[in-house]
Amino acid sequence: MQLGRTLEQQIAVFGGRGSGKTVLLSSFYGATQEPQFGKKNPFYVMADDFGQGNRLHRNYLGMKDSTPRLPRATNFTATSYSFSIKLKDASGPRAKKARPFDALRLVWHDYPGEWFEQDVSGPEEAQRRVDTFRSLLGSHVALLLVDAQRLLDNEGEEERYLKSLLANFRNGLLSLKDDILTDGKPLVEVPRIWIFALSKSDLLPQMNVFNFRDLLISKAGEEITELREVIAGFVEASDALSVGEDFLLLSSAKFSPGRIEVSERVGLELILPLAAMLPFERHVRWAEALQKGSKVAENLVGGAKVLSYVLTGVVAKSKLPAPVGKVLTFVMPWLSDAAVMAGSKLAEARAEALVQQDHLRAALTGFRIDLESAEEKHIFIRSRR
Ligand SMILES: Nc1nc2c(ncn2[C@@H]2O[C@H](COP(=O)(O)OP(=O)(O)OP(=O)(O)O)[C@@H](O)[C@H]2O)c(=O)[nH]1
Ligand SMILES: [Mg+2]
Repeated sequence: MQLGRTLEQQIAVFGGRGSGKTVLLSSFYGATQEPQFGKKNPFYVMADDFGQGNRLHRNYLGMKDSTPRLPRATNFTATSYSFSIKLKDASGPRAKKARPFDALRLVWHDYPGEWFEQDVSGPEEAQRRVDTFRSLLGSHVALLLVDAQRLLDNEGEEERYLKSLLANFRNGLLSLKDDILTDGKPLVEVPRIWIFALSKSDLLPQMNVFNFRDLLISKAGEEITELREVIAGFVEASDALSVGEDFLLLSSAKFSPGRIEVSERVGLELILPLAAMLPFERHVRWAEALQKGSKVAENLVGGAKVLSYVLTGVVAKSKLPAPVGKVLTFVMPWLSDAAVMAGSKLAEARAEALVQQDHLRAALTGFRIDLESAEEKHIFIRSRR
């Protein structure tokens, strides 16, 4: 997270071969190019690289076609996609300095799922794999995909798939640990929120997010604990970590024979809120619990400025990185308010932002509303820590 004029958030999507990563990315981007998107949101999403954006959009249109085509499996190389979230008319009455940042960028790495399941073809690919995972571990939020198709294939004995999936994640991370941690030192800037996400959830229409959570805990609870321990080994101040406490349903489209209904998506509208909003609140709470003045606390408290702006429309005065205590004193009362700041109050904040043409605040409050409404619809479970 950079608190310069552009806030860059990276999202790490971990998933095995064929678990739906490329389709997810294409559907995410394609949906933002639909005319309804611009009407509904105070911002646009644009791929920073024209050719990449075009390719994703074509993937999306191919699925939408009356004779649908799907993107090919990803082999050998990873690609990083960078998207700019461009606010509509950024020249409203709010002067530039009144915002904590001017632009938001989302970086999303797509890579071959087989990298978690089998060995690579040679030293060059091995290096690419290390580089990719190092980038992924620079994200703030990680999604661990559980493939609904594989759950269906193992109906009644889902533990077979779940245990092996979690062991793959665990072993994959362990095998790269020495390459990723230079001098064996744990990382400060690392995903601290690891969300389990059910991809292709359209295949299991009866399953809500609570059923999904219960299935994971009951069939692979121990493996989740083991995975958490391995992840903790990458993380400085590993108390500030949630692995398997947040859960999400995803579906890139509704798939039926000969037809892909791309407008029937689940959870994709949460990608931006998850990347750009979810970490702040939790980071600030963690920062408060940590030793003041520690490097990690300083790092985590960065979101406090954004959060105070979202809640109040005012940017915290203190420059960041500020003395941790100072920023926290300012934001904590709001944060406890935020915990109970349910729908209507949030909607008020958003309406106020729209009247003031403060599109950034409107976008961020909208993100928070999206997270809450997904919780109500049982698509998303947010850890209460
Ligand atoms: N029902 C359903 N099927 C999906 C969905 N997303 C993907 N699929 C199916 O899963 C296949 C694989 O999806 P990809 O996105 O290519 O998988 P991937 O994770 O990128 O796989 P690798 O590139 O091998 O790592 C697609 O060709 C679709 O048939 C979804 O949301 N619902
Ligand atoms: Mg792929």
